[in-house]
Amino acid sequence: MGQRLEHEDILQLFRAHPGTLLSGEEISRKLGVSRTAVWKKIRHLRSLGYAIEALPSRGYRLTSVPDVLLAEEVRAGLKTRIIGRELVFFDETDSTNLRARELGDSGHPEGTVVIADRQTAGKGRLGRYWASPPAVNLYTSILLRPPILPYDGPQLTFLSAVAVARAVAEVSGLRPLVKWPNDVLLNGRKVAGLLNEMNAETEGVRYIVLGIGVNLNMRPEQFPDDLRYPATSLVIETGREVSRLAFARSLYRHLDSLYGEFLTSGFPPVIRAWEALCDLIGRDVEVDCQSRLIRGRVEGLDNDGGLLVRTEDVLEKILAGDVRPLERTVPG
Ligand code: BT5
Repeated sequence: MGQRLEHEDILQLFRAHPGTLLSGEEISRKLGVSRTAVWKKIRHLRSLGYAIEALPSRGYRLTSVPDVLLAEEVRAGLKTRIIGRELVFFDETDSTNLRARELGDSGHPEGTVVIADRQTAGKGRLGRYWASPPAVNLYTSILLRPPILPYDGPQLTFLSAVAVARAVAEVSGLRPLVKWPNDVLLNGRKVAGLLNEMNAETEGVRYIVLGIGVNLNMRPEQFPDDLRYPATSLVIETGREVSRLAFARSLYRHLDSLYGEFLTSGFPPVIRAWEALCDLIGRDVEVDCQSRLIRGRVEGLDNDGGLLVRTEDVLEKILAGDVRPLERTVPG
């Protein structure tokens, strides 16, 4: 389980009185701890990068917060309805998806969010791994309990891709694109990975975990050597560091509004949003489906997330495969 950070109580107090000087005595009374314990908490917060002004015989004031993804920091600026109802933060864990599934199994509410500063066994799809160095990126898993049939579970993958793309656009000013089925790209390189896992029975979904890893301030030397696809990060693309906190809040806000819309209107709004971010719609592609190669023009997404490709004879629905655009013919 996530640790409840020992200094969260004092942070909450500072936040409840923004910009105000709080005397050591007042803090110790409100938290029910000794003056020495207050001083220790302040020292600990400073060691984490919080700037706390101390004015002799007047008190303490929080003047700035560090860009660490402490649950309390994320929560403080979050104005969402569902996403982030509960936040669990780990300095280190094997995989946030595993933690979120445990929380799902033990009955935690939908909207519970797990965040880790680093993962020691970050998971990709099909047993692949996700490089998760500390202090630079966002690794998060969101627990949802949508009232849908298991068959419709993959719809949430498209929803998370749209939310990630919107957050990337908002924070970087760049124009990310989505690639079917579940990649988010900047300038043709993968900037985020999505791993959504479902626990279901025939009649319905118990929960879905949306696993999201976004490369924010990761530098070229931190990428693994054996990348399957070209990869990038926001700092590589923009040349400036982004606030992990600001990104996390933006992501949860976009997820919250998309999921709210999904609950009331179903998949169609997600399809439209996803198609608007996909540059292959209307283009000629080749799809490698292992057993056969399909050539045709992409028409869009089907209701269950299949890719619709019009070949010379039929409208094919692709459920799995590798899509490549065919070279545009150069005129003349
Ligand atoms: C994915 O798999 O793209 C899904 C990644 C999901 C990661 C998140 S982090 C939070 C949550 N908790 C988890 O444990 N997982 C989720 P896939 O399409 O299979 O891509 C994996 C491949 O991408 C690897 O085989 C590498 O080649 C490459 N790769 C590994 N780390 C990368 C990184 N940080 N950025 C870009 N590519 C990476």
